[in-house]
Amino acid sequence: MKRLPGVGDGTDLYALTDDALSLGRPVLDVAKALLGAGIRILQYREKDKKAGRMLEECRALRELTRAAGACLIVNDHVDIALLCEADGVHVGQDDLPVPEVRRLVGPDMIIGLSTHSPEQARAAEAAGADYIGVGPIYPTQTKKDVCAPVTLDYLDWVVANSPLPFVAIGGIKRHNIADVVAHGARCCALVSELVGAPDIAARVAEVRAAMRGRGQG
Ligand code: 3NM
Repeated sequence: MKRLPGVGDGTDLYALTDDALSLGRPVLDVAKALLGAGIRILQYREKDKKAGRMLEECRALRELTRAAGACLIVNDHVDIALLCEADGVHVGQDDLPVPEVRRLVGPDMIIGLSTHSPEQARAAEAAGADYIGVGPIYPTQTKKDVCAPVTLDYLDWVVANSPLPFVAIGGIKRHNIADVVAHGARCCALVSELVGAPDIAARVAEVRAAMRGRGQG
């Protein structure tokens, strides 16, 4: 199985881009700040951009992440993930099915799948996903049309029952991340809390400190 750095082998952060929440800063500047702060898993997730622009940005992000030794995941767009030579692609329940994505990307690319229930987690394993998203743990404004929070209960189920590496996501902030870690998450994905911070490096450090406060003891 292909591995995300930090997923399953340590406690770490997974950062996602979102231009709309980045206080007017270009995605490449935000990415540089995240990578400079030590983020080693970056997902390009831009919902309102044209394909040509996304490809251009992903190619630039590929150079930045490669130089930083970081993993680049592209949300939704299998074609762009392939063209920019990303490490992985992340899809949702309504996107192309994982087996079809696998046919396109081949055996080596990481495939992540968002899941919101035990049934979906079981299906993800059967379909050949390399890791699953587990969320939204808390309410979030960042993802449109997302289901109601799955709460820490679904995380508990995944910790106890799913053999797949997993990433907790949805409404995770510095004030609640210790609870998520205490329930067994070893990798947490954050959008607004990181890209929306005026000082991204300081915020990453604060979130990391909060994350280590409990659960890793
Ligand atoms: N996926 P924030 S929740 C991209 O539950 C995404 O699958 C989710 O953003 C899921 O950290 C989410 O700003 C948005 O709450 C997370």
